[in-house]
Amino acid sequence: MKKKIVYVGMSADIIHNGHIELINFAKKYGTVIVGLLTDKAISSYKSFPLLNFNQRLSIIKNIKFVTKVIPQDTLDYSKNLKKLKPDYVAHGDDWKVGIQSKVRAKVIKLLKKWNGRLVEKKYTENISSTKIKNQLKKAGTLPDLRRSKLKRLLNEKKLLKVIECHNPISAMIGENSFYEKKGRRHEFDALWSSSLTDSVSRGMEDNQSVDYSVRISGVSDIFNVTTKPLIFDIDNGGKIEHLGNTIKKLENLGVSAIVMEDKVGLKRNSLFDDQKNVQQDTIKNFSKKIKKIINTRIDNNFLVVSRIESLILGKSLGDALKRAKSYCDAGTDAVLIHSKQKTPSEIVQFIKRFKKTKYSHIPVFCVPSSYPSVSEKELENLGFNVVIYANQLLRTAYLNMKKTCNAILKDGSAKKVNKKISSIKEILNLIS
Ligand code: SPV
Ligand code: MG
Repeated sequence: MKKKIVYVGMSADIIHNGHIELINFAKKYGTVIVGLLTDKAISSYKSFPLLNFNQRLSIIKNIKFVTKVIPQDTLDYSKNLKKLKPDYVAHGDDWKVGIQSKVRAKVIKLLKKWNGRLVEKKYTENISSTKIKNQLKKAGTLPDLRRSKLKRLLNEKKLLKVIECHNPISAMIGENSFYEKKGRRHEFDALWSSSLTDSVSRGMEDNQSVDYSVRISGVSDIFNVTTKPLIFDIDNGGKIEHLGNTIKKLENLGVSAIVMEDKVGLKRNSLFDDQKNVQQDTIKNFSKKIKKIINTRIDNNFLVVSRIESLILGKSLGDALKRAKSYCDAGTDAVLIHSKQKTPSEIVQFIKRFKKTKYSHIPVFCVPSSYPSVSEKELENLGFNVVIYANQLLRTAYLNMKKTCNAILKDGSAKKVNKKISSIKEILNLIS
């Protein structure tokens, strides 16, 4: 008689005894076929996997009693189940509640069509990949792993969300915040080290007077308490002769990308209305800088993002596009189109035209500081790959610290404001 088929869907990012027990349980019902969730499928509902699909595949296919492994490219099982028509689907009983309960109901309904059955194993207590991941998070990560993660994310996700941080605590908040909606987990994919907020949080103007060594030391502190990739705002990169050394330091730390802007002379923040004395670099010179970075970086996963300032400086869309194309020819890994208009119309026009060029595969970043009403959905539909929320955490901290100071001064006590601020317990627990 033909052996029965048992289908087991899993992420298998961090293999533990719970996985082995599930496979042993499944094998009692027949031949085990594992549907291994792709990176895309996993990131559609929970954090991005530590190991990529091929790494996970090579582990799972070598586990005893696993006869075959096929990719499952959505959280939904339907496609693979319709193809295989397994006699059983085996799963831990933990999915009866929460995010996956709808997926479970659909599996049961579909299996009925060919008299298949869902068999559930009592969930292995006290162990889960999420628990192990949280412990690993506490232990930190390694520079190589962190550095390469941004490129992986760019390949697997449509729009990456990046949040500004200006010190370790803001980075911890950015890293650990999440929001669950309709079974999907929303979290930031990466951190942004902003020249503006790094400067302002030190009481300095954003004009490169806070030098790279100070800013890089700040990134090192941030890396001690986080694991997500970080994109470093390198302003214009400084002197080309010094660029190699700066890149080396950033790469060694585990920074994933730099955003370099095509301006020269004394730096002025792009969001100032008055850009009178600010000059844009020549295409030739800026391209040389791009090439210098590409030729000196050790790891191709360390990305160069070329930031085009044409629209900031009142130049035409044509100029922005010409520069984008030239920077792509020079080998940039991505472009960032900046604008300080109140609406996204300029960047919308830019991307529509850029997508018609032969460089349409090159990722495009944007920074919606002056046009915050644009939604992630709109940006994603237009084809943007990365949205950087470049200063929101410093702005929040500033406003709330001011409010608290005013309240204490006004009330002559901290009694009233005490209810509006974090409890001491919360702060103590954050660090312990
Ligand atoms: C920064 O955050 O420092 C940036 C973005 O470079 S902007 O402030 O818009 O220039
Ligand atoms: Mg900046």
